Formats: sequence, structure tokens, C-alpha cells
Amino acid sequence: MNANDAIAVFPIESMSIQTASNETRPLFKASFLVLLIGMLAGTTASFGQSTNQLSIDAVRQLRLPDVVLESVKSVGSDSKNPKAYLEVNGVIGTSIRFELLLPEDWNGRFVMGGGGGFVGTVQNMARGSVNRGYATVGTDTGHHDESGYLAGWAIDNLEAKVNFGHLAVHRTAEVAKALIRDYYGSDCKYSYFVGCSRGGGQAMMEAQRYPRDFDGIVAGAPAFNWTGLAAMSVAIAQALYPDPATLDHPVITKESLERLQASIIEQCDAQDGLKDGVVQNPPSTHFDLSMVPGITEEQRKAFEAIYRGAFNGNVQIYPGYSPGAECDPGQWIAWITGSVPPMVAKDHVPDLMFAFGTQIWKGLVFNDPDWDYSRYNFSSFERDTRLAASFLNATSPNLDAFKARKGKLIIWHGWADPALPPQATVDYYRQVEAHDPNAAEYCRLFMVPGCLHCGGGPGASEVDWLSTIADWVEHSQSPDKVIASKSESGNAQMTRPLFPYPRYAVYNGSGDTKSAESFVAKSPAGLTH
Ligand SMILES: [Ca+2]
Repeated sequence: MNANDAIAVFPIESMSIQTASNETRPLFKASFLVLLIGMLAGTTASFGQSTNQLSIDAVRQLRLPDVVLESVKSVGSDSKNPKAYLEVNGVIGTSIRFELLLPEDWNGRFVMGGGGGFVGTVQNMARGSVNRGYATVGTDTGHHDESGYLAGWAIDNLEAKVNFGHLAVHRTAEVAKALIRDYYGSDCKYSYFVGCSRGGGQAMMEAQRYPRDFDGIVAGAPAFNWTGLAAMSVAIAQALYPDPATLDHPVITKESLERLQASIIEQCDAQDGLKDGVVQNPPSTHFDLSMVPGITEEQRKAFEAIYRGAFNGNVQIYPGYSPGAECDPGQWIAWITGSVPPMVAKDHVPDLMFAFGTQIWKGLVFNDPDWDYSRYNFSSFERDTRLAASFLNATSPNLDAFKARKGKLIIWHGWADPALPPQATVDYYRQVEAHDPNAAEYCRLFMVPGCLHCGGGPGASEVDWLSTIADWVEHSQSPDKVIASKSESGNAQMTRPLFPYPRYAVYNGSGDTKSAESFVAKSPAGLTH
């Protein structure tokens, strides 16, 4: 089974994404429907670009260094895909596969979409943008693995590791730009990268390591500190599954999760001025775990470990999850607490974060498929992970080169993310601000209340991020306020404003609670702007 089957066992959301092979995949590598809906609904106008497109046979004859074009085909328009486009599949180097879509009616722009998990199949979270006239590309990051959460492919394979870490996205972007130039007879006028989860980490890596690749970058719920995430996952695994032989016996039960959720809503929901099932800003919310009734001491300690994160002595390696993130117990079971019986039976992992955490150590850090998480002592963490961090992590707050080329970066993260602790993203952004007090001129963070991993949840989290970044890059419209919506069957049921961190939205006390108009910005110091 793969991660998608795990979620079929514990249904999360009816999210799906179209992969390169036109199959529909649910979940994390694919839980970006929200993003795609936003893109499809976008308003950015077309350039009406005049182009000199090559014939399909001429494209087949193109020769690029170290690139093999495996297939070039024409895809006609239909009710699902209103734009006709050319689909180019190829391989860069020994193993970096990509799929590039070149619309007939091109808007002059290029967007690359990220992947999820360990990727392993050609994935493009921005694939739907072809219907808005974008040339768009995705990659498998240089290895093949259908599960998306296993890393056996990385063992003793430095090339695969570096490709996954950063090189595959960069090389794919360069090759895509070259093919765009050849096909249309002109360079793309603007280039973007949009990703979430692993794709959010790819986005941050691009801004830090290859600042010339993209004019605008959107990093959603980013997996950007892989060794830190691996430490956090194993610290939690040691608390939740101290004995590797009993992965089918979770300390935390569904009933205890429901009690935790009910207690958090009771304690925290109204603290932001509105009882709506959403904790608006967890850092300014008081929550007392000892007040949760009906859970055992062992369960309370396990919950503490989830909120605490990973430590080496007194030094925090990575933060834990934020109160309010348990708003969907099924999500916590699938991602954090387990146990998902088919995953245990097939891959001997109880949940997804256990899988990612242990697989990072086995495949990317120690090259040892038999490594035992239960005995790991974090005292040697820095030394153990130095090499892996050098190609996996996008943790540098120095965005000077990206700033100098006038790039714009939007980072966003759901406060109710059950996969990647949102506090880590906040901590990173504060480092960026410490490095450059004027960082908001080119890099902004939006924290999304009640938003699960990359979308969904009780809050309003649907945002057309591609149009938002394009307006910033092309029209200098800085995102001072972004309207997020929550929709059902394509109709917006609720809208809420998002403000750049550290400000957040609070209810004005009198207006319609479903309307963004009824919310104002608040700074943590308590000043209303
Ligand atoms: Ca609330």
C-alpha cells in the first residue's frame, strides 16, 4: 500500500491532484486541490503573447545537452482541459524525469509546481495552471518510488540524494526554460515556483540556493528542515511507540484524541473573541494539558511529547505541534499517532510521520535499513546529520541574492497542520527578519488559522497564491491582506482575511462571522491596525 491507501483507511479530505500519468491521487503528495482551484479561478490577465511555435516534429528533433526527450505529444482541449497544449516528457542526466506542458495559447509565463513526500513520480502541483495559459513543469526529483514515504532509493546513492535535495528542481527549471525558448521563440517573461509540503521546501531551497531561477516563489507548509523533522518524528515515535515490536498498539487512542480536541476547543476557541471552532493564533492562546479529562497519564505524556518536539539536552532541535492542530482526530491518527493497520502490515510503520522520520534516518542519514529509532540518543544529532543537512535542508535565512534579483517569496502555513509543525516555519521567518529588518519588502509569511496540511480543515484556507505572487512580482502589489475562503461544491461558504505575520485576523465583534469584512488585523502586542 502507499500513503494514499493509508488515508483511504482514515479518510481525510476528498483532495486529489492530477499526476503526470493522468491518474488521480489523494492526500499529501496531492492534497493541493485547494491550490489548484485557486489557480484555475485566477484573475491575472493574459499577455496575449505572440509566439512562433515549432511544429511537433521540430520539437522532437530538439537536442539539449544531457537531456533525452522521450515523448512529445499534442493534447487537444476538452471539457476538463480547456486549453490545448503540447506535452513533453523527458529525462535529464541519468534519472531526473520531467513533464512539461506548453499551451498553444501561452500567457508568456512559466510556473513550476512542487511535489510531495519523497516525490518519486513526476509531480506538478501547478499542473492545472496550463489552463490559465502558463507553461508548466514538474519532476520526480530523480528517483522512482510509488509510495512517496519510503527512502530505500537513497541508500548509498549520493546522486539520488543530491537530486532529491535540490539539484533536480533546478535542472528541471533550466531545461524547461530552454524548451520554452525553443518552442515559442521567446523567453518566458516571468517565472514562478509554487509548492506545498515537500514542494514548499523545494520552493525555499530555490530562493536560497538558486535565486536566479524564479521571479516569484510560493512556499506552502514547507518541509524545509529535513533533519530537524526527522529528529522530531523520532522523538515522538520514542514516546508513542517505545517498543518497535508493538507498532499496532498505539498509546494514543481515537477516544483520547477526541477528548483532547474537545478540551482544546473548550479552553481555547473563545480566547480569540469568536467561538467558531478555530484557534486563531495558537501562540497567544493559553492551553493547559493537565485540564484534559479522561486520559491516562501515559497518554498525557505522549501528548506532551507531540507538543514538545525534539531536544538535544536543553537545546531544541525542532518544535512540536501547536495546540489547535488536533481539530481532526482522523488526521492526527494518519499523520502523527497511528496506528494505521495496513501501513503496519505492509511497511512496518504505524503512521506517516513515523514513516518519514525513520526513513530519513535510514535512507538519507545513516544508509542503514535496519537502523533502530527506539535507541537513538540525540546527543550526536549535529554530527550525525551534518552531511544530510548540507543537501536536504533549506534553513538559511540569508535571502540577499534573491532580494538583489528582485525576487518575491510568499511563505504560508496552516496553524492546524497535522504533518509539519507550523511553529518551525514561524521560527524560520523570524530568522529572516533578524537577518534583514526590511525582509517584508520581498518575503512575507501568512499563517492560516484552522488549516490542515496544505489545505482543508475548519478554517478558511483557499487562496489563489499564484495570482497573489504574480500581482506582487508583475504589478508591485504587495500582499498586505489576502482573502482566504472556505468553499463547498465550488461555492464560498466563508471568507477570512490573512495578514502578514506577526499580525493575525480577529473578529470585530459585530459583523457577519462568515465575512472577511468582519475581521481586523491584530498584532501580538494587542494593537489593532
Ligand atoms: Ca475561535
